[in-house]
Amino acid sequence: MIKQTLFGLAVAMGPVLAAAHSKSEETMPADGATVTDVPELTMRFDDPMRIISVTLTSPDGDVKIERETGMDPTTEFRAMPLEELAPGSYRFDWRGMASDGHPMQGSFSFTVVQ
Ligand SMILES: [Cu+2]
Repeated sequence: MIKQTLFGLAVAMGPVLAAAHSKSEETMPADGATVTDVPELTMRFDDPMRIISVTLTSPDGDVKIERETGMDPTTEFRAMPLEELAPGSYRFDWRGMASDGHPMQGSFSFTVVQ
């Protein structure tokens, strides 16, 4: 799910300009997926995105993750959970800056089973 700024929305709906935002096209795990193992969390974007912050939340609270991708804009962001994820539901939230300078944010959720 991508939330746009009001300004971005207005631009995207304008008659001349196509939407210039990067979009998260694909995540791993996929949004809504049920998985047994999460070695890595990845997001692909159609245009380089500077990822400013990420959080992984379980019903018990925040889960420690380590980003493998630096602060440079990237079309493929990667992070790693620092411990094996217990069964349960998780939500990954991110905030970033699109290449057109608009602040962006999004999230995806998945469930870990044994
Ligand atoms: Cu934009």
